[in-house]
Amino acid sequence: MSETARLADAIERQRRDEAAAHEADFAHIATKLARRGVDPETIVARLSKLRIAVPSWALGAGGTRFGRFTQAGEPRDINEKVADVAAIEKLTRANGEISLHIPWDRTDDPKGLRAYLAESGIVCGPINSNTFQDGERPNDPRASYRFGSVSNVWDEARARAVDHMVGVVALGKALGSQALTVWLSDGTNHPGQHSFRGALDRTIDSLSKVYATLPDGWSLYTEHKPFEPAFYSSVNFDWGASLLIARSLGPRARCLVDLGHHLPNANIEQIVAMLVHQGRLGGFHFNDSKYGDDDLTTGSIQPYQLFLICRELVDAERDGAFAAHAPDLMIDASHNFKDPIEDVLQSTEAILIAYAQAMTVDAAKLDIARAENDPAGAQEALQDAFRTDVRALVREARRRKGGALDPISAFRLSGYRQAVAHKRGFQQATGL
Ligand code: PSV
Ligand code: MN
Repeated sequence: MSETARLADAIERQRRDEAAAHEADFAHIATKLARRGVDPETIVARLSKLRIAVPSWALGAGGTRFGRFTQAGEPRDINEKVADVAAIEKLTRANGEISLHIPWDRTDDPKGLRAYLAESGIVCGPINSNTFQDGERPNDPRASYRFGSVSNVWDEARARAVDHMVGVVALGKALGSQALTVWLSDGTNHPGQHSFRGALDRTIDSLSKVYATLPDGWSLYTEHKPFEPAFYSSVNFDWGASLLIARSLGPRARCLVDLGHHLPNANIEQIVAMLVHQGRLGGFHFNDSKYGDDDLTTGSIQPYQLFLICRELVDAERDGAFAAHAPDLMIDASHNFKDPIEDVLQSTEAILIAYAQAMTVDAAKLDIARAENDPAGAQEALQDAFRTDVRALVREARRRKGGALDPISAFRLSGYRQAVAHKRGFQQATGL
Protein backbone atom coordinates (compact mmCIF):
# COMPACT_ATOMS: atom_id res chain seq x y z
CA MET A 1 0.00 0.00 0.00
CA SER A 2 1.34 3.49 -0.85
CA GLU A 3 1.99 5.98 1.95
CA THR A 4 -0.89 8.12 0.69
CA ALA A 5 -3.26 5.16 0.80
CA ARG A 6 -2.06 4.25 4.30
CA LEU A 7 -2.85 7.75 5.52
CA ALA A 8 -6.25 7.85 3.84
CA ASP A 9 -7.13 4.50 5.33
CA ALA A 10 -6.09 5.47 8.86
CA ILE A 11 -7.90 8.81 8.66
CA GLU A 12 -11.07 7.11 7.46
CA ARG A 13 -10.96 4.38 10.09
CA GLN A 14 -10.49 6.93 12.84
CA ARG A 15 -13.29 9.16 11.56
CA ARG A 16 -15.60 6.17 11.68
CA ASP A 17 -14.55 4.81 15.06
CA GLU A 18 -14.53 8.14 16.87
CA ALA A 19 -17.53 9.81 15.22
CA ALA A 20 -19.99 9.30 18.07
CA ALA A 21 -17.61 10.53 20.77
CA HIS A 22 -16.70 13.57 18.69
CA GLU A 23 -20.33 14.49 17.99
CA ALA A 24 -21.09 14.39 21.73
CA ASP A 25 -18.06 16.57 22.51
CA PHE A 26 -19.00 19.07 19.82
CA ALA A 27 -22.60 19.34 21.04
CA HIS A 28 -21.29 19.96 24.55
CA ILE A 29 -18.95 22.82 23.59
CA ALA A 30 -21.60 24.35 21.31
CA THR A 31 -24.06 24.54 24.23
CA LYS A 32 -21.42 25.95 26.52
CA LEU A 33 -20.40 28.68 24.08
CA ALA A 34 -24.00 29.62 23.36
CA ARG A 35 -24.28 30.59 27.02
CA ARG A 36 -21.36 32.99 26.47
CA GLY A 37 -23.01 34.39 23.36
CA VAL A 38 -20.34 32.88 21.14
CA ASP A 39 -21.27 31.15 17.88
CA PRO A 40 -19.31 27.90 17.41
CA GLU A 41 -19.96 27.96 13.65
CA THR A 42 -18.06 31.24 13.28
CA ILE A 43 -15.08 29.70 15.04
CA VAL A 44 -15.17 26.49 13.00
CA ALA A 45 -15.41 28.53 9.79
CA ARG A 46 -12.44 30.70 10.77
CA LEU A 47 -10.34 27.73 11.86
CA SER A 48 -10.93 25.96 8.60
CA LYS A 49 -9.36 28.91 6.76
CA LEU A 50 -6.17 29.10 8.83
CA ARG A 51 -3.06 27.94 7.00
CA ILE A 52 0.11 27.25 8.92
CA ALA A 53 3.28 26.80 6.88
CA VAL A 54 5.65 23.95 7.63
CA PRO A 55 9.36 24.82 7.55
CA SER A 56 11.26 22.52 5.22
CA TRP A 57 14.11 22.40 7.74
CA ALA A 58 11.94 20.97 10.50
CA LEU A 59 11.14 17.75 8.65
CA GLY A 60 14.39 16.15 9.73
CA ALA A 61 15.73 15.79 13.26
CA GLY A 62 17.31 18.97 14.54
CA GLY A 63 20.38 19.20 16.66
CA THR A 64 22.66 21.47 18.59
CA ARG A 65 26.32 22.35 18.22
CA PHE A 66 26.96 19.28 20.37
CA GLY A 67 25.54 16.89 17.86
CA ARG A 68 22.69 15.77 15.73
CA PHE A 69 21.06 12.38 15.94
CA THR A 70 19.61 11.38 12.61
CA GLN A 71 16.28 9.55 12.68
CA ALA A 72 15.16 6.85 10.28
CA GLY A 73 13.13 8.11 7.34
CA GLU A 74 14.18 11.76 7.22
CA PRO A 75 13.49 13.29 3.80
CA ARG A 76 16.52 12.99 1.54
CA ASP A 77 15.64 15.77 -0.88
CA ILE A 78 13.18 18.56 -1.49
CA ASN A 79 10.60 16.28 -3.13
CA GLU A 80 10.54 14.04 -0.06
CA LYS A 81 10.13 17.14 2.10
CA VAL A 82 7.13 18.16 0.00
CA ALA A 83 5.77 14.61 0.32
CA ASP A 84 6.03 14.88 4.13
CA VAL A 85 4.20 18.22 4.12
CA ALA A 86 1.50 16.70 1.91
CA ALA A 87 1.14 13.89 4.47
CA ILE A 88 0.82 16.44 7.28
CA GLU A 89 -1.75 18.37 5.25
CA LYS A 90 -3.82 15.23 4.67
CA LEU A 91 -4.04 14.77 8.41
CA THR A 92 -4.63 18.37 9.52
CA ARG A 93 -6.01 20.25 6.48
CA ALA A 94 -4.29 23.28 7.98
CA ASN A 95 -0.72 22.91 6.70
CA GLY A 96 -0.90 23.12 2.91
CA GLU A 97 2.14 25.36 2.70
CA ILE A 98 5.90 24.85 2.86
CA SER A 99 8.50 27.46 3.72
CA LEU A 100 11.77 26.77 1.90
CA HIS A 101 15.29 27.69 2.96
CA ILE A 102 17.96 28.37 0.35
CA PRO A 103 20.52 26.90 -0.26
CA TRP A 104 19.31 23.97 1.89
CA ASP A 105 16.46 23.44 -0.61
CA ARG A 106 18.33 24.53 -3.72
CA THR A 107 16.95 23.09 -6.94
CA ASP A 108 18.16 23.12 -10.54
CA ASP A 109 14.62 22.50 -11.72
CA PRO A 110 12.24 25.16 -10.34
CA LYS A 111 9.63 24.29 -12.97
CA GLY A 112 9.68 20.64 -11.97
CA LEU A 113 9.46 21.55 -8.27
CA ARG A 114 6.56 23.90 -8.91
CA ALA A 115 4.73 21.14 -10.76
CA TYR A 116 5.41 18.68 -7.93
CA LEU A 117 4.14 21.20 -5.36
CA ALA A 118 0.94 21.70 -7.37
CA GLU A 119 0.47 17.96 -7.81
CA SER A 120 0.88 17.52 -4.05
CA GLY A 121 -1.56 20.34 -3.24
CA ILE A 122 1.10 22.36 -1.45
CA VAL A 123 1.71 26.10 -1.81
CA CYS A 124 5.17 27.68 -1.63
CA GLY A 125 5.06 30.05 1.33
CA PRO A 126 7.60 32.69 2.34
CA ILE A 127 11.09 31.68 1.23
CA ASN A 128 14.16 32.16 3.44
CA SER A 129 17.61 33.36 2.48
CA ASN A 130 20.65 32.05 4.31
CA THR A 131 23.58 34.38 4.82
CA PHE A 132 24.48 32.83 8.15
CA GLN A 133 26.46 29.97 6.59
CA ASP A 134 29.08 30.29 3.90
CA GLY A 135 27.94 27.11 2.13
CA GLU A 136 30.53 26.71 -0.59
CA ARG A 137 33.36 28.77 0.82
CA PRO A 138 34.04 31.74 -1.46
CA ASN A 139 37.49 32.02 -3.04
CA ASP A 140 37.81 35.54 -1.72
CA PRO A 141 37.95 35.63 2.13
CA ARG A 142 36.52 39.16 2.02
CA ALA A 143 33.33 37.67 0.56
CA SER A 144 32.87 35.28 3.52
CA TYR A 145 30.01 35.85 5.97
CA ARG A 146 32.40 35.28 8.88
CA PHE A 147 32.16 38.93 9.91
CA GLY A 148 28.60 39.45 8.75
CA SER A 149 26.67 39.55 5.51
CA VAL A 150 24.60 42.65 4.63
CA SER A 151 26.22 44.65 7.46
CA ASN A 152 29.83 43.64 6.71
CA VAL A 153 32.33 46.46 6.30
CA TRP A 154 33.74 44.60 3.30
CA ASP A 155 31.95 45.33 0.02
CA GLU A 156 32.57 41.82 -1.29
CA ALA A 157 30.57 40.09 1.50
CA ARG A 158 27.72 42.58 1.22
CA ALA A 159 27.53 42.19 -2.55
CA ARG A 160 27.52 38.41 -2.21
CA ALA A 161 24.69 38.55 0.35
CA VAL A 162 22.62 40.86 -1.84
CA ASP A 163 23.18 38.63 -4.89
CA HIS A 164 22.10 35.60 -2.89
CA MET A 165 18.90 37.26 -1.66
CA VAL A 166 18.04 38.54 -5.13
CA GLY A 167 18.51 34.98 -6.42
CA VAL A 168 16.25 33.62 -3.66
CA VAL A 169 13.53 36.10 -4.66
CA ALA A 170 13.84 34.98 -8.30
CA LEU A 171 13.58 31.32 -7.29
CA GLY A 172 10.67 32.09 -4.96
CA LYS A 173 8.88 33.84 -7.80
CA ALA A 174 9.35 30.81 -10.03
CA LEU A 175 7.84 28.64 -7.30
CA GLY A 176 4.87 30.91 -6.58
CA SER A 177 6.06 32.34 -3.25
CA GLN A 178 5.14 35.89 -2.29
CA ALA A 179 7.59 36.80 0.42
CA LEU A 180 11.26 36.72 1.35
CA THR A 181 12.12 36.21 5.00
CA VAL A 182 15.45 37.66 6.03
CA TRP A 183 16.98 36.55 9.27
CA LEU A 184 20.49 37.89 9.78
CA SER A 185 23.11 36.40 12.04
CA ASP A 186 25.08 39.65 11.63
CA GLY A 187 26.40 41.06 14.86
CA THR A 188 29.38 41.07 17.17
CA ASN A 189 30.87 39.14 20.07
CA HIS A 190 33.03 41.95 21.39
CA PRO A 191 32.27 45.53 22.44
CA GLY A 192 33.76 47.91 19.91
CA GLN A 193 33.95 45.26 17.19
CA HIS A 194 31.86 47.35 14.83
CA SER A 195 29.98 50.61 14.78
CA PHE A 196 26.31 50.02 15.68
CA ARG A 197 25.19 52.89 13.48
CA GLY A 198 27.51 51.96 10.63
CA ALA A 199 26.27 48.35 10.66
CA LEU A 200 22.66 49.51 10.58
CA ASP A 201 23.36 51.88 7.67
CA ARG A 202 25.04 49.14 5.67
CA THR A 203 22.21 46.71 6.43
CA ILE A 204 19.54 49.14 5.24
CA ASP A 205 21.57 50.04 2.17
CA SER A 206 22.09 46.37 1.19
CA LEU A 207 18.49 45.32 1.90
CA SER A 208 17.23 48.30 -0.15
CA LYS A 209 18.90 46.72 -3.17
CA VAL A 210 17.02 43.47 -2.51
CA TYR A 211 13.77 45.32 -1.83
CA ALA A 212 14.08 47.06 -5.20
CA THR A 213 13.88 43.68 -6.95
CA LEU A 214 10.71 42.46 -5.19
CA PRO A 215 8.08 41.35 -7.71
CA ASP A 216 4.57 42.77 -7.55
CA GLY A 217 2.59 41.57 -4.57
CA TRP A 218 5.70 40.50 -2.67
CA SER A 219 6.70 41.37 0.90
CA LEU A 220 10.08 41.32 2.59
CA TYR A 221 10.01 40.15 6.20
CA THR A 222 12.70 41.21 8.63
CA GLU A 223 13.12 38.71 11.50
CA HIS A 224 14.70 40.03 14.67
CA LYS A 225 16.68 38.09 17.28
CA PRO A 226 18.69 39.46 20.20
CA PHE A 227 21.55 36.98 20.31
CA GLU A 228 23.04 33.79 18.84
CA PRO A 229 25.30 33.36 17.01
CA ALA A 230 26.39 36.90 17.90
CA PHE A 231 26.58 37.14 21.69
CA TYR A 232 27.38 40.78 22.33
CA SER A 233 25.15 42.50 19.78
CA SER A 234 22.92 41.53 16.87
CA VAL A 235 22.23 44.03 14.11
CA ASN A 236 18.49 43.30 13.95
CA PHE A 237 18.20 42.62 17.65
CA ASP A 238 14.61 43.47 18.56
CA TRP A 239 11.26 44.60 17.21
CA GLY A 240 12.37 48.24 17.37
CA ALA A 241 15.34 47.63 15.10
CA SER A 242 13.20 45.41 12.89
CA LEU A 243 10.54 48.11 12.53
CA LEU A 244 13.18 50.70 11.84
CA ILE A 245 14.71 48.59 9.07
CA ALA A 246 11.29 47.78 7.60
CA ARG A 247 10.26 51.43 7.59
CA SER A 248 13.52 52.44 5.93
CA LEU A 249 12.95 49.92 3.15
CA GLY A 250 9.36 50.76 2.21
CA PRO A 251 5.73 49.76 2.70
CA ARG A 252 6.18 46.17 1.58
CA ALA A 253 8.77 45.47 4.26
CA ARG A 254 7.22 43.99 7.38
CA CYS A 255 8.39 42.44 10.62
CA LEU A 256 8.37 38.76 11.41
CA VAL A 257 8.04 37.65 15.01
CA ASP A 258 9.77 34.40 15.95
CA LEU A 259 8.47 33.56 19.40
CA GLY A 260 11.88 32.31 20.54
CA HIS A 261 13.71 35.49 19.53
CA HIS A 262 13.19 37.58 22.65
CA LEU A 263 15.00 38.21 25.88
CA PRO A 264 13.49 36.31 28.83
CA ASN A 265 10.09 37.56 30.01
CA ALA A 266 9.57 39.88 27.03
CA ASN A 267 5.91 40.71 26.51
CA ILE A 268 5.53 39.24 23.02
CA GLU A 269 1.80 39.89 22.78
CA GLN A 270 2.45 43.58 23.30
CA ILE A 271 5.15 43.52 20.62
CA VAL A 272 2.58 41.95 18.29
CA ALA A 273 0.09 44.69 19.14
CA MET A 274 2.69 47.40 18.44
CA LEU A 275 3.48 45.93 15.01
CA VAL A 276 -0.24 45.65 14.22
CA HIS A 277 -0.64 49.29 15.26
CA GLN A 278 2.08 50.26 12.81
CA GLY A 279 0.65 48.10 10.02
CA ARG A 280 3.92 46.16 9.91
CA LEU A 281 3.14 42.70 11.23
CA GLY A 282 4.49 40.43 8.50
CA GLY A 283 4.18 37.03 10.06
CA PHE A 284 5.24 34.55 12.70
CA HIS A 285 7.68 31.79 13.34
CA PHE A 286 5.85 29.77 15.96
CA ASN A 287 7.73 27.73 18.52
CA ASP A 288 8.18 27.79 22.29
CA SER A 289 11.04 28.34 24.66
CA LYS A 290 12.08 28.06 28.26
CA TYR A 291 15.48 29.75 28.09
CA GLY A 292 16.35 31.24 24.71
CA ASP A 293 15.82 30.31 21.09
CA ASP A 294 14.97 26.75 22.14
CA ASP A 295 12.76 26.02 19.10
CA LEU A 296 10.54 23.73 21.17
CA THR A 297 7.05 22.59 20.18
CA THR A 298 4.65 25.55 19.99
CA GLY A 299 2.49 25.83 23.10
CA SER A 300 4.43 23.18 25.00
CA ILE A 301 5.96 25.56 27.58
CA GLN A 302 3.91 28.76 27.70
CA PRO A 303 0.44 28.05 26.31
CA TYR A 304 -1.05 31.14 27.97
CA GLN A 305 1.41 33.36 26.12
CA LEU A 306 0.38 31.70 22.86
CA PHE A 307 -3.27 32.32 23.71
CA LEU A 308 -2.59 36.00 24.45
CA ILE A 309 -0.74 36.39 21.14
CA CYS A 310 -3.65 34.78 19.28
CA ARG A 311 -6.05 37.07 21.11
CA GLU A 312 -4.19 40.07 19.70
CA LEU A 313 -4.58 38.54 16.24
CA VAL A 314 -8.30 37.88 16.68
CA ASP A 315 -8.70 41.43 17.99
CA ALA A 316 -6.76 42.92 15.08
CA GLU A 317 -8.76 40.89 12.60
CA ARG A 318 -12.04 42.14 14.09
CA ASP A 319 -10.77 45.73 13.79
CA GLY A 320 -9.98 45.18 10.10
CA ALA A 321 -6.27 45.69 10.73
CA PHE A 322 -5.30 42.89 8.34
CA ALA A 323 -7.22 44.23 5.34
CA ALA A 324 -4.00 45.13 3.48
CA HIS A 325 -1.92 42.20 4.67
CA ALA A 326 -2.73 39.21 6.84
CA PRO A 327 0.25 37.85 8.75
CA ASP A 328 1.82 34.65 7.43
CA LEU A 329 1.68 31.91 10.04
CA MET A 330 4.68 29.60 10.04
CA ILE A 331 6.21 27.12 12.39
CA ASP A 332 9.96 27.29 13.08
CA ALA A 333 10.83 24.49 15.45
CA SER A 334 13.55 21.92 15.91
CA HIS A 335 13.26 18.53 17.53
CA ASN A 336 16.02 16.36 18.85
CA PHE A 337 13.84 13.73 20.46
CA LYS A 338 10.47 13.67 18.69
CA ASP A 339 9.49 12.39 15.29
CA PRO A 340 9.62 15.62 13.22
CA ILE A 341 6.16 15.10 11.73
CA GLU A 342 4.61 14.48 15.13
CA ASP A 343 6.22 17.67 16.40
CA VAL A 344 4.74 19.69 13.52
CA LEU A 345 1.33 18.11 14.18
CA GLN A 346 1.53 19.11 17.84
CA SER A 347 2.62 22.68 17.04
CA THR A 348 -0.23 23.02 14.55
CA GLU A 349 -2.75 21.70 17.05
CA ALA A 350 -1.49 24.13 19.69
CA ILE A 351 -1.87 27.12 17.35
CA LEU A 352 -5.38 26.07 16.32
CA ILE A 353 -6.42 25.52 19.93
CA ALA A 354 -5.02 28.88 21.07
CA TYR A 355 -6.71 30.61 18.14
CA ALA A 356 -10.04 28.97 18.89
CA GLN A 357 -9.75 29.84 22.59
CA ALA A 358 -8.97 33.45 21.65
CA MET A 359 -12.16 33.51 19.59
CA THR A 360 -14.21 32.37 22.57
CA VAL A 361 -13.34 35.45 24.65
CA ASP A 362 -16.50 37.26 25.68
CA ALA A 363 -15.53 40.54 24.00
CA ALA A 364 -18.40 42.53 25.53
CA LYS A 365 -17.41 41.41 29.02
CA LEU A 366 -13.79 42.38 28.37
CA ASP A 367 -14.79 45.78 26.97
CA ILE A 368 -16.92 46.51 30.04
CA ALA A 369 -14.12 45.46 32.39
CA ARG A 370 -11.73 47.79 30.60
CA ALA A 371 -14.16 50.68 30.59
CA GLU A 372 -14.80 50.20 34.32
CA ASN A 373 -11.08 49.84 35.18
CA ASP A 374 -11.86 46.36 36.46
CA PRO A 375 -8.71 44.22 36.12
CA ALA A 376 -10.24 41.23 37.91
CA GLY A 377 -13.15 41.29 35.47
CA ALA A 378 -10.74 41.48 32.52
CA GLN A 379 -8.82 38.49 33.85
CA GLU A 380 -12.06 36.53 34.24
CA ALA A 381 -13.00 37.25 30.61
CA LEU A 382 -9.62 36.08 29.32
CA GLN A 383 -9.13 33.07 31.55
CA ASP A 384 -12.66 31.84 31.11
CA ALA A 385 -11.74 31.52 27.42
CA PHE A 386 -8.27 30.09 28.04
CA ARG A 387 -9.72 27.40 30.30
CA THR A 388 -12.30 26.31 27.74
CA ASP A 389 -11.63 22.94 26.13
CA VAL A 390 -12.07 23.87 22.46
CA ARG A 391 -10.57 20.72 20.97
CA ALA A 392 -13.91 19.59 19.59
CA LEU A 393 -14.11 22.84 17.55
CA VAL A 394 -10.67 22.20 16.08
CA ARG A 395 -11.65 18.60 15.28
CA GLU A 396 -14.90 19.68 13.70
CA ALA A 397 -13.08 22.13 11.41
CA ARG A 398 -10.76 19.32 10.38
CA ARG A 399 -13.58 16.79 10.02
CA ARG A 400 -15.50 19.02 7.62
CA LYS A 401 -12.41 19.32 5.42
CA GLY A 402 -11.81 15.57 5.37
CA GLY A 403 -8.87 15.54 7.81
CA ALA A 404 -8.20 13.30 10.78
CA LEU A 405 -10.07 13.74 14.03
CA ASP A 406 -6.85 13.18 15.92
CA PRO A 407 -3.85 13.71 13.60
CA ILE A 408 -1.12 12.21 15.77
CA SER A 409 -2.90 8.97 16.47
CA ALA A 410 -3.98 8.69 12.82
CA PHE A 411 -0.36 9.28 11.78
CA ARG A 412 0.80 6.50 14.08
CA LEU A 413 -1.99 4.22 12.94
CA SER A 414 -1.02 4.74 9.30
CA GLY A 415 2.53 3.42 9.69
CA TYR A 416 3.73 6.31 7.45
CA ARG A 417 7.03 6.72 9.26
CA GLN A 418 7.85 3.03 9.15
CA ALA A 419 7.06 2.94 5.45
CA VAL A 420 9.24 5.92 4.55
CA ALA A 421 12.00 4.73 6.89
CA HIS A 422 12.11 1.50 4.94
CA LYS A 423 12.43 3.41 1.69
CA ARG A 424 14.66 6.30 2.77
CA GLY A 425 16.88 4.68 5.40
CA PHE A 426 19.13 6.81 7.60
CA GLN A 427 20.10 9.99 5.83
CA GLN A 428 20.32 13.37 7.49
CA ALA A 429 17.91 15.94 6.04
CA THR A 430 19.33 19.35 5.14
CA GLY A 431 18.76 22.09 7.70
CA LEU A 432 20.07 22.89 11.14
C1 PSV B 1 17.20 31.76 13.36
O1 PSV B 1 17.36 31.31 14.66
C2 PSV B 1 15.91 31.21 12.73
O2 PSV B 1 14.85 31.42 13.60
C3 PSV B 1 15.66 31.83 11.39
O3 PSV B 1 14.29 31.87 11.12
C4 PSV B 1 16.34 30.90 10.48
O4 PSV B 1 15.95 31.01 9.16
C5 PSV B 1 16.02 29.57 11.10
O5 PSV B 1 16.04 29.83 12.50
C6 PSV B 1 17.03 28.55 10.71
O6 PSV B 1 16.91 27.36 11.42
MN1 MN C 1 12.82 31.84 12.85
